[in-house]
Amino acid sequence: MSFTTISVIGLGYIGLPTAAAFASRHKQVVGIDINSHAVDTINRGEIHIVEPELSSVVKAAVDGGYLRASTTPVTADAYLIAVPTPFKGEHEPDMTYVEAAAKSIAPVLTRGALVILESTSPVGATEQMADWLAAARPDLTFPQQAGEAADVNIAYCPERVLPGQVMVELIKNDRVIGGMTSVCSARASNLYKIFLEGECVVTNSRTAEMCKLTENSFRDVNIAFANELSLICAEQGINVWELIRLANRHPRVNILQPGPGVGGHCIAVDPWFIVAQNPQQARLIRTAREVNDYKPHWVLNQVKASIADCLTASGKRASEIKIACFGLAFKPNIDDLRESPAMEIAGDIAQWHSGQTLVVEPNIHQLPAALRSHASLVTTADALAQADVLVLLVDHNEFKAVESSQITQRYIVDTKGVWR
Ligand code: SAJ
Repeated sequence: MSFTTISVIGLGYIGLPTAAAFASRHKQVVGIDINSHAVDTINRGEIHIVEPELSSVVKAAVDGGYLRASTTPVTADAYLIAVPTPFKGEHEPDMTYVEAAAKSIAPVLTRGALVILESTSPVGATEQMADWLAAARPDLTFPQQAGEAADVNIAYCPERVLPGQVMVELIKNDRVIGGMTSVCSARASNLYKIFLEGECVVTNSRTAEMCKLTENSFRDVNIAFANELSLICAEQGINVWELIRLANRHPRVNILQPGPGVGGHCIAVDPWFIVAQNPQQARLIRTAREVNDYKPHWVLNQVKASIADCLTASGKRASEIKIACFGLAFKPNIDDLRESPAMEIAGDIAQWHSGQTLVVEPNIHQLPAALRSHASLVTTADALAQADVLVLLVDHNEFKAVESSQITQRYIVDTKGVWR
């Protein structure tokens, strides 16, 4: 059966671009979100998140009558669930939003529907979702009951797009398709082929769930290796950036870059889903998380040591020392400050330091509330002219463009090796 109407539940960083991609292929798309501000914004043809090229695609889709948003679920041929899956308590996955989304579409499901879970989820989540749907709709059959003959098909198909490049990667990246049956996989592949230029690679739902967690854990473990090297090199008086550059000249070595820690809503979260389900086995993955989570504390100690040196050398009082933090975002050249180690470090410095804390973040116009009363937002030039201690937290292009002749300070903590 072909797909004429598609409903996307959750209109965030993944759901809205996905809804817009289907609408741009002239499918009738209804996006559902509990946030009425997001719904109203989208219905005006505008967007409530920052992502390059998204606004023009959404505007064209809404103006053309292919995309609309609502807070109330509607009947569709296919449903994609793209709601957040944060962690709770001791880093266990919090499936509350997936459960609420599944229960919200259950009443409008009809025979022949396809339901896809896209949210990053622990292994077994798709089967759990199928059980929630089956419990709510005893009049329909589901894959766990009727196999290939089920009235409703269900699959897990994780997103894997990089924030900042979503509109390109959504179309170009290969897609892992984890159907609960082969019919479910075939139908899910057909759905994504509406806009996908990459390949659909078919597996079962549990492997697809684990695949998403594996991709982000792989990156986390590799970043942890780089971050651990940065600690070792600081002890040994070795420049870690030079070390990594040299080691990477080996044909089978490709070390990632150390930094102030790992931020964002994916890499710092998803590995915990594996650890929560496999505490005995997932020792390396847990340790990588701990290494990366420790890094901001280590950076703060480096800053304190630098200030101590500056105090001794200058004879100034601590309250007379100005510290400049360069960057707040969770990675370069974006304005996203959520779960950012740079924000954590700048916040800790501003709270702890009795003198002035200057912050440079070229991608924002106002400091977030948490920093506003303790720090001031200044330009790169002003920070370089005024500060005694420089703390580079994000390798934004603007900071990379600073000439060494512009830096006169002796006390520099450079977490990205930009001003080495
Ligand atoms: N980072 C380093 N050193 C590096 C690379 C990154 O410290 O060498 C840091 C960044 O500064 C940032 C964090 O890691 O704080 C994460 O950044 P990222 O660019 O590695 O990844 P995200 O979180 O923007 O997106 C990831 C991607 N996953 C992988 O590359 C395996 C993306 O493809 C996923 O779709 C996304 O997570 C997600 O939604 O799961």
